[in-house]
Amino acid sequence: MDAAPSAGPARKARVSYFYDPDVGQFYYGQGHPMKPHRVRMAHSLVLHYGLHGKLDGYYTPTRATAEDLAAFHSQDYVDFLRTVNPDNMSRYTRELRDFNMYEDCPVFDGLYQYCQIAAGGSLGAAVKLNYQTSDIAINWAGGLHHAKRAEASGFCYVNDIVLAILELLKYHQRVLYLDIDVHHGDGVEEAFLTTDRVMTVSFHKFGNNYFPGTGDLGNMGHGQGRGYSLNVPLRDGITDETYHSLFQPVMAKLMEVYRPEAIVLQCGTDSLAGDRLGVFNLSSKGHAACVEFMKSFGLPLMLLGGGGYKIINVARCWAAETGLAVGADMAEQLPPNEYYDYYGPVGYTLTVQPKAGLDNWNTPPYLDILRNRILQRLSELQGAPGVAFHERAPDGMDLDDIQDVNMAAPGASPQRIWDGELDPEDDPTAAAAEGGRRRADASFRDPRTTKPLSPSMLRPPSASQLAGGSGRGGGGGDPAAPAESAQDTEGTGEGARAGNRSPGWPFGDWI
Ligand code: V1D
Ligand code: CA
Repeated sequence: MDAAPSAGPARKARVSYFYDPDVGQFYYGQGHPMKPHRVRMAHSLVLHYGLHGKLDGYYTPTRATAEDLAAFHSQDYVDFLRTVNPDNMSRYTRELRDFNMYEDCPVFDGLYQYCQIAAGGSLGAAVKLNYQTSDIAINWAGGLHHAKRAEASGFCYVNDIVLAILELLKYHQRVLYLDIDVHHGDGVEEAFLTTDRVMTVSFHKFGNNYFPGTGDLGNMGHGQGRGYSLNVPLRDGITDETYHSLFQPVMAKLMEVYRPEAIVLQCGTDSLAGDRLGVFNLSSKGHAACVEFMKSFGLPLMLLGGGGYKIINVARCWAAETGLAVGADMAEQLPPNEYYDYYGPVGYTLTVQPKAGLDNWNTPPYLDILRNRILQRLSELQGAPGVAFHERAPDGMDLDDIQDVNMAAPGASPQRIWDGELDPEDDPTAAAAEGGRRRADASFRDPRTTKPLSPSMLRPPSASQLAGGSGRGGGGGDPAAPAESAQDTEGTGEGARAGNRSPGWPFGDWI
């Protein structure tokens, strides 16, 4: 699948990568399709393909604080996430119902730490892009697009994407959010529904009550944000070719008219063929072509995870997309890795292939109508909105708080291969260097937000972390033509807000 390149930079992108070695240990429970272990599997492929050597920085994220989370989420909800656990949850029947924390979103051991890791990685990624010390920043543990201000939804508890975009808005006038998960990116769309400073675009399955049930073509934003939410409702069985017959013209036009200054791309892999919950028929090359296309614009780019329920496919796809970000050639044969045996059914290969003989309900007439309506709508957008910059909000996280992990090649004896430092506790000679580097970065520090460094972030991964760590668990259409929905073609529907300074606007005055 070819991505039509745009005017992109010739030089190699500086890529930073956020990974917390604990993420694979969290376990949603027996029978639940969401398995954080898949992030550890992707990371293992990243290491064993040697991609870490091509990264500009590899970081253990600073875990987001309650205050960080409250930039979007309600204080009550954050307090509850911090308090509830499997042992005390029986005392909180009402809150569990109010915050939607059952079935899809169960309470499990370490839930709050899991939220902190997901959000911390995406906030760190935003800070790296804001300071222009990375061109691309990756957090495969993020991309939790369904979480609402005071409600868990669709396996997502905190919306790391909204938090990261709020951070990007401190330095960028316009941010594009693009979602290629098979499910509608409803939480992010809802958060920015009334602003033109964020354009949200979601390509997803829509129809037959498919979760979350929102995201029809007619949903296009409200008030000041009218026209700045774009939904591409797709039917079952879409292939690489048909997907890109929409994706590339739509995104090229959108980039031309909206002219974002930064891009956040949610790379949910449940849009791949063979997913346990998804209904599309994309290959991993078709999925990665979306990443390649967006990378070709040469703008600050954040790559986030999301859904994906066939875990070997998730790992193969995100590893390949990490390789694409750093510009690596990757052998089709998977390298030996801790989870090598899992890949037997697919012949130990990197590419996720489409399924033969699957019906594609996205017929040519359907796609033509959809493309024409969207292109027409984009051509009517009022150009790129600008804002008069007033005082900049304090940074959510200091650049100093983002520490390079000193990482040896898997299986090799430890060596200094990063431009970051060893833990001064482990290597006394590094302490002097630490002081020198920190001074250089000190010009970025905002005294209002200086946070102490977490000692755990300075430590290189242990041998067991390199080997995959120990865990508490893991492993484990209707082709009708699209219709504008009456409910949403006017900016006066339920939930409509006059503008982003209205009482319903949760973000204060900063954006
Ligand atoms: F099959 C299951 C087994 C156990 C628990 C949940 C599920 C399950 C499958 N599909 N839950 C769903 C979807 N929920 C419903 C509910 C029925 N109620 C009325 C709602 O259909 C939720 C699917 C969530 C998809 C999440 C995501 O892939 O988009 C994602 N992206 O980033 C993180 C997650
Ligand atoms: Ca999904």
